[in-house]
Amino acid sequence: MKNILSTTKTPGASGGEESAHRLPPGQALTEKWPVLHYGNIPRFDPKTWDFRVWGLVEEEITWTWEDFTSLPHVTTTSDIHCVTRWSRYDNRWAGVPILEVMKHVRPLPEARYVMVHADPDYTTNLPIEALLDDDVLFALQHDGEPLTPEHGGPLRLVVPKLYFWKSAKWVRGLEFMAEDAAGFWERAGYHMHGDPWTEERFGGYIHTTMQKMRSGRK
Ligand SMILES: Nc1nc2c(c(=O)[nH]1)N[C@H]1C(S)=C(S)[C@@H](COP(=O)(O)O)O[C@H]1N2
Ligand SMILES: [Mo]
Repeated sequence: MKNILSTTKTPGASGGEESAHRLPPGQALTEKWPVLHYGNIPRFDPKTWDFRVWGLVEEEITWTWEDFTSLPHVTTTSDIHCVTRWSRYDNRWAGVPILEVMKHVRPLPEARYVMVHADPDYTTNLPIEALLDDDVLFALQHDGEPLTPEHGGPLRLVVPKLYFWKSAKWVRGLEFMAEDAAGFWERAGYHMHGDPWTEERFGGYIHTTMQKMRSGRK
């Protein structure tokens, strides 16, 4: 009998029975870490860099590089699942967890979605519950090394439970919103939510827009 696990398993990677529960449908395991983004790698200047929180919050915040990186740090280990069908296990991240950031942010009760803003002109949208999860962090390090510029250094968002396009590289801010709105890839046809386990790869934006049209909302 053909074992379906052996077709997706890379030699040397942890696999076997574990893969059945760990590798989402339609994904293949890789040990390399591909680089994928739109546009040029932005230049980082710690003197002008800032991190902004705005929209439906009681008070807007702007952190400097020094202030933001002085927030408490954690390390986590999580798997990457990219919509282009590669997954990479056991990524060790170090950085500032979203829950530490949120100790300083007071979203208004009507805030239900967040637009993540990143350089260069990148955005991606998340439901507030997807962002405020204990495995979500703003990573400064990967596998014990400072995050390289090509992988989003000096700071990237990591949202392990969703496809990797939600993990914005060169992240610069969060905008709290009442209604969902499409980010960069979501406008291009990627799914509004992006759960790898149910293969929410494409079509969410068009689907949501159609639903709104049918129900008469803008
Ligand atoms: N700022 C920014 N972040 C981004 C992107 C981008 O184009 N710009 N691409 C996303 C996509 S589609 C993927 S798959 C991952 C790739 O991250 P990696 O290059 O570190 O593997 O970054 C995501 N974050
Ligand atoms: Mo991607």
